[in-house]
Amino acid sequence: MTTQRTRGPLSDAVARLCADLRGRVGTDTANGLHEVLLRLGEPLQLAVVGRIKSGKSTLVNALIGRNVAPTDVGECTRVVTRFRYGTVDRVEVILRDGGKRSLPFSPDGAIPADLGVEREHVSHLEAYLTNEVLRDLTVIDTPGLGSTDDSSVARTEAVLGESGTTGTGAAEPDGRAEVLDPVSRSAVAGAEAVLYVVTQSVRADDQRALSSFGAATGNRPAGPANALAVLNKADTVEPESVRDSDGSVWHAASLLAERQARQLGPRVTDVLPVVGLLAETAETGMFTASDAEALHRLAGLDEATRETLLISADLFTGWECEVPTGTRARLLELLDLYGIGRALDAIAADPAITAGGLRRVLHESSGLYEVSRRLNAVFRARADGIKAAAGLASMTAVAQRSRDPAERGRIQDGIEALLARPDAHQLRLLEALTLVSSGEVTLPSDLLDEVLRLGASNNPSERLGMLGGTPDRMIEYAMERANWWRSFASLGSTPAQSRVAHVVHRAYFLLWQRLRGGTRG
Ligand SMILES: Nc1nc2c(ncn2[C@@H]2O[C@H](COP(=O)(O)OP(=O)(O)O)[C@@H](O)[C@H]2O)c(=O)[nH]1
Ligand SMILES: [Mg+2]
Repeated sequence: MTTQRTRGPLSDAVARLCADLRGRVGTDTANGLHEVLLRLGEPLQLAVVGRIKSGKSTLVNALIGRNVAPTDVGECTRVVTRFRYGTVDRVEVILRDGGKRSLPFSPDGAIPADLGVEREHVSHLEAYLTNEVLRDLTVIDTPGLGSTDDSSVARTEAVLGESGTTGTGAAEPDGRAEVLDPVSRSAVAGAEAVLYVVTQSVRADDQRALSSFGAATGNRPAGPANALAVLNKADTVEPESVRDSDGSVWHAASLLAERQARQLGPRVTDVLPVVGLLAETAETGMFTASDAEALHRLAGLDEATRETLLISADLFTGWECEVPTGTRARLLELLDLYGIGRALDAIAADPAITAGGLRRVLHESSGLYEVSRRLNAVFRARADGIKAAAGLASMTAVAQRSRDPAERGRIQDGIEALLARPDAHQLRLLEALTLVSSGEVTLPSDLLDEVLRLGASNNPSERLGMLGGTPDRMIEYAMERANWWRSFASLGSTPAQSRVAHVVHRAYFLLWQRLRGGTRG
């Protein structure tokens, strides 16, 4: 047997528990535990979920830094694709019958639109890329919900009917169920974290998709511990449509994202505005020196013409001017009007700006930096805990499937013993977070916010809500809150709240210890 590389001490502890139990249960359960063990050795699985055309594949490309996921609605955008690390770039089509076929990349390095196999025979795609980002994060691109394809809606309904989870498939006013399609569901079922892509209006079905992520993951509802949302296409937000906006697109998008965060409630850590298109263009090398040159030429046009061009996409490509229509169409495709406007502003501020300089401006305008930072803080830095918690949940599911009560008991006891260990406290905190975010344990909203903040990151100042706070002040505050939660645990809380409060108290105490150690060392 090969040794499994795990993500860290918590996953390691769960892996050891699995390995130990495997020898003490029947074949079926042992196989289930073996699966859990294999999963623990893999990078964190992040599913990108959202409605069709919300820009999921565009964001996947931006995150991976390569234009590899097709972004038109073609056949392959309807197939789940797992992007994972490999030593050689290759794509495999995994068939429903378990067979595999390798697939060559298109000349431009993307996954080809034609899979060479009938779609109904395809289970999903596995794309292996020699990309550093994927070393500790597997990114899963999903087709998404909101299918207009009647047969796939029918299939969705059939699957939901069969599995008895109709609760997530409430009908739209027009009678069509809008939920995650079956393939997306099963991909999401394997995911340990989710990046949820919404656009301007968070509709009821966006909310439902979030819940169906929970339903699909069984014991692992999406919670702030493992779900982050982006408001994509921030460039298309109309400032007039957003109350209190100062008239700028980015300000309006930020306000909207804040409001959506409140609407989506504790299910996601946060909603961050992003322009996936600009991020993709800036990150994947699509933006070339000749594109920069075309922008300089546009900048050189007289002001009236420039202003007319920027009124609408139709005018931008259709209006008579010296820059060839084809060149303009390409700029529009790469940057859309907002990106073109940002680039022209940058040229006005610095007429000598280079292609590299413009690319940086596009990157900064895209909001991707903050998304990557949060992905790191929310997921990557806590991959060990998230994977371990997911592993424990899968073990529980394996136990529940067993018909032997003694076997079930043995697994449950093992899990309990593991959770009781002091070093497993992070798992307890993740559990508490799930309890409060799912509403199973209710807390007043200020306390709820505090717990979510404390659990949603690894960064001490972020956890304390004290960005830029001095170390001394942070130490003091951590102790203050530890004490407060200890008394809340014993006075004035329900038994369920009290259990959560004990965990929160301990989390603050451990944070206090860590901060104090930090200033001494
Ligand atoms: N204006 C604008 N268009 C975007 C943005 N992100 C994606 N798109 C476009 O939206 C369309 C759908 O994107 P795609 O990634 O295929 O969506 P998916 O179905 O969710 O994977 C494509 O034409 C993208 O170029 C964005 O931030 N701004
Ligand atoms: Mg797509």
